[in-house]
Amino acid sequence: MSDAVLLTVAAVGAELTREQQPNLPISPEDLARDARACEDSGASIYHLHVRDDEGRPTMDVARFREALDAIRSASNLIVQFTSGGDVGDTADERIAPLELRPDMATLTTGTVNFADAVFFNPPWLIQAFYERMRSLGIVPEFEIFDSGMIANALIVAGEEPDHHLHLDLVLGVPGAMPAWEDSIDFLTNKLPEGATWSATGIGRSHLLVTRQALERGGHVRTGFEDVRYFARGELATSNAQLIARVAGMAAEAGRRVASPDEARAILGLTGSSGTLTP
Ligand code: KMH
Ligand code: ZN
Repeated sequence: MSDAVLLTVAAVGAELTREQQPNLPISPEDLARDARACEDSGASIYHLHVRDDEGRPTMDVARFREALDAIRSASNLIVQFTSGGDVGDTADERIAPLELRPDMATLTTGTVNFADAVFFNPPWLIQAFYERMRSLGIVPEFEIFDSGMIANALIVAGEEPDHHLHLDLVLGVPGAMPAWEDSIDFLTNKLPEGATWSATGIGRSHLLVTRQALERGGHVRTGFEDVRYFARGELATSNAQLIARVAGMAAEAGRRVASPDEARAILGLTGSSGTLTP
């Protein structure tokens, strides 16, 4: 089991509002401060969604550019764009920001119910997004909301992918795979040798999933996108607070947090442009 643990901060998301979470980072200045504090607390990857001036989720390329510049100028974090966006976004909108060549981007490999909506990821979209990422040298992080998505990820990547395979298990979205006691063991048993994985539990399942991932040698995602409360009835004060909690849990589990550069080495990234190592 690797002792180094990659901590991803899913800092913004598309669903949460400022009314629900007053500490949600939105402006480039907010994002820069947030990224710096998260790196200081142990994060190595910043999973990025952006918002417009009114705080609504957007896939506007200019907004992503501002955010990317802000995060890169304030931190050494790996920047991972969402390609999932919000459930209502079109494929064209979701793929557009990739032209900015973030280090990584998410790729959800299947359609799934998502609370009271449908998160639409048919085979043609998965293939098109994957090819676009690879043509730009972007390393995908496969987002696994349900078990069939692992099979689809392995199909799209092929038998000998020219990049490191990394998957993120997202458990507990209403309508998708719950964070059952054995969900992580079931899913990770299906992964090919050499693949790395992180996990996150949405809402109440967050700490159970975090603990299981740490004990099993996995990596961890946390942040406002996944968890709004620090404790029952107590809103989290910042993404950095959530990262610091996981860093503490990692230490208790005998793991240490990876620096962003260590994370780059583990994920087969070099530099800040997402260039691949062979
Ligand atoms: N907002 C969800 C519909 C991702 O970032 O790639 C999709 C999502 C996944 O958040
Ligand atoms: Zn996301």
